[in-house]
Amino acid sequence: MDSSDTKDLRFPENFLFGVATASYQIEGGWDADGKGENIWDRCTHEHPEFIADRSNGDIACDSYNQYKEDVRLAKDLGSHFYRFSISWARVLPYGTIDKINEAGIQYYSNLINELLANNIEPVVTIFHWDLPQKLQELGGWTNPNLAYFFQDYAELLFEKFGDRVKWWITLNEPGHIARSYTTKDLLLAPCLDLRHLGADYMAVQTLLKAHAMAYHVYRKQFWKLQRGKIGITLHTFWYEPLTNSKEDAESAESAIQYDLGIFSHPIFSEQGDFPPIVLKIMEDHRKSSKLSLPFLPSLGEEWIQKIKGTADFLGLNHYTTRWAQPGNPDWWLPDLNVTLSIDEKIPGAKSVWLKTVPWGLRKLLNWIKNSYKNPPVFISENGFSDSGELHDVGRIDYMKKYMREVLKATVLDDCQVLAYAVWSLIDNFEWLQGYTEKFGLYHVDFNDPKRTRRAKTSVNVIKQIITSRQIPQDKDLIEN
Ligand code: PNW
Repeated sequence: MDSSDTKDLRFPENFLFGVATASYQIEGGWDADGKGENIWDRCTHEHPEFIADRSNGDIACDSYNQYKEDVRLAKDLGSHFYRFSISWARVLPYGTIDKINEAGIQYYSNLINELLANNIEPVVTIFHWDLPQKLQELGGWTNPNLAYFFQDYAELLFEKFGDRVKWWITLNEPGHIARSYTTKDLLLAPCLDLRHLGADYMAVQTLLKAHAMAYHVYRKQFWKLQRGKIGITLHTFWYEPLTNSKEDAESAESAIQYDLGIFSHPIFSEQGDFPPIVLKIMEDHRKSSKLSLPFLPSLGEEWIQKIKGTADFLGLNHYTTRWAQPGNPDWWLPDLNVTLSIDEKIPGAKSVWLKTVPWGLRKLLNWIKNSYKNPPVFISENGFSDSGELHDVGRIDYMKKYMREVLKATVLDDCQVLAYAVWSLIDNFEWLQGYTEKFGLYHVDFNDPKRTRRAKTSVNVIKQIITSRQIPQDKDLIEN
């Protein structure tokens, strides 16, 4: 690819670069110092066969003990911020506010202080998938009361850490959380198969309400003093029409509405509520299946108003693209008569779903700009998996190409992109793929009890991008 078109472009002075991780994927210390059990502890212990290498996050990267080392690596990279998540069961072992684990509070307080001492801004994800097991026993996110428990938990975090944390992300990828209640293909804990009951759509409603409730608590009770920003992180593919036919264009548009729009439309659109196309699909489904209530009804006037506008930024996790055309529904977007595909010949990562389609990110950023009046976007994840090679040429190629598209969207298209985070700082527990797919800029030796970290070649490239605010031309690239 010719990269000369971006050779004079620079990221704006206030654009932030950083790295991301999540509690269950790196911390370990699964039962240390009063932490409660969460759904990933339960799933990996009871069903090791669900995990590709029968592994778990009991020790993971040992970041519970080695957070200072992680901060040092982020600092060495030149990161402006570090996005990490808080383990709900580490601070509230049973999920509810009546029993606080002080050791858990202390751990995150120490991490935050260590970041600030190193001039790195903490960006905190309140929930990145590790639900306290007790709350799962109530039905997890299919139970509407979870929104209240989440609000209490979020309030505790604002109270304890809000003096020092100025960037909050309520939920990571609620779409994936909702899917974890449905799929035969086992995607994420709790690994339930309740699609016939519409469990995913129940979770969608609770998650949106939980997000909005936490937002309002922050704005009403904390913002005046703390002055931070609070948003939500959504994942989506870019959906490209397979051909230039009108039908394929419609399929691609309904796919993005169905995937991203289910969460972004209620929060970021002027009208609020779920996207009209989604409500129509759900009403058709209700009729044909003779249900008295659609799986996903309108949010209703009160909640439409309560949810609309509840984000200071849109956190975006993006990795790859799918092509869309009319046809049989894909398991990824059930109930939508759209067939998704990807050309297997496109080079990609170790994760089967992850192909390198850099221009998809620029198109996605423009779609967000045009759909929601150019909201601030925080790219909270983008990255590439391999087997953990130290000389990670695949990652370097992917990162450069995707970051170049972010640069074009920011400078040439005026998309309001605030920040970009690499997933991930270190190799870690990749959910059901265990330790078989590695996303880290730093290698972690999982056979070594010390979990020694080592810089991969990509570290130099990212450093160079952060200091120069430019994407290096291939000939200028310092790879070693
Ligand atoms: C994200 N997909 O998940 C998560 O936020 C991270 O915890 C995870 O480690 C990372 O991406 C890499 O997988 C995704 O199939 C999982 O498109 C799957 C998909 C996308 C994101």
